[in-house]
Amino acid sequence: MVGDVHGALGSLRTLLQRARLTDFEDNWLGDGSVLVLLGDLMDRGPDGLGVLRLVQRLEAQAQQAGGQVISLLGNHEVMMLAALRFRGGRRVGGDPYGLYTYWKENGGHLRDLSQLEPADLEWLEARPAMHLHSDWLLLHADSGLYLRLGESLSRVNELAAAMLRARTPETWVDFLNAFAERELYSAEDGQEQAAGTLRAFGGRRLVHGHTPVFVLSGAPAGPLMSPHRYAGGLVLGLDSAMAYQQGAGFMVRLDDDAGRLDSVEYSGVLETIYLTEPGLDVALAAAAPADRPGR
Ligand SMILES: [Mn+2]
Repeated sequence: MVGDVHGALGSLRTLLQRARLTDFEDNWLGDGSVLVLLGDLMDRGPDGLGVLRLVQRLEAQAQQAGGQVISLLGNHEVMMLAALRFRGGRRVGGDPYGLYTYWKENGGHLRDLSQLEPADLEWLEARPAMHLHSDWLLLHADSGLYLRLGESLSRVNELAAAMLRARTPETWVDFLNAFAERELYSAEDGQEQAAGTLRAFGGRRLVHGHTPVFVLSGAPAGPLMSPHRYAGGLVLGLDSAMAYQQGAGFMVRLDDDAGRLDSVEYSGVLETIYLTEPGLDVALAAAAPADRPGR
């Protein structure tokens, strides 16, 4: 499972190779493994298009091998689609809210945008906003967007997809503003928010990217960063900000009962962490829905 890649193709390749999910020519080695990317594949870093193409290729290869690649919708995927849709209208007032500029100012690279092909757009528009894998609820942002969008996981995904087809710039602006919110689960009522999110959409724990772990934890950024567990152990922040600094990326391996986490550090150190903080059982009982979708 990988957080925000943001165009850091070199770091992503290194992580996948160290996790034995790909070989040195970037071909899928993972057999039946499931690789999750939490959104924000592009912008900021040097090669967003390269990341996009690698993920698309691995998705096809994994499927052939009986594995799976799950790549979520991040706000930068939405920003890029908005920039594409509205950039032509700049001079004729067709981009009244400056969606193209918003994307550019948030790390958008024209060389990525200009090389996108129709198949890439279709692929981007098909990204799910949320996914439930085993007991893990996967989403991009620690934002209230999902709870405001819909009451079930499939409804959230339907509405997010519908927004990507909207013609009105206001719809895109609202979507992007809500998507850009952060730190919902680090607020005072963060554990309640996390439990409410899990009750609504299923899963026993929630994993997100979007807000770097050094921001969530208040720890200094550096190569020894690791996943941030918080909100009573219900939430795992995985954005290692790999595009911002050399050697700062990590990916994690999660087991299926959401009880154990193996962390594969960028440095190559393999570390196993057990999620057994005091009070966790109480939080889990509060979070366990009777009508979990997919069960
Ligand atoms: Mn993001």
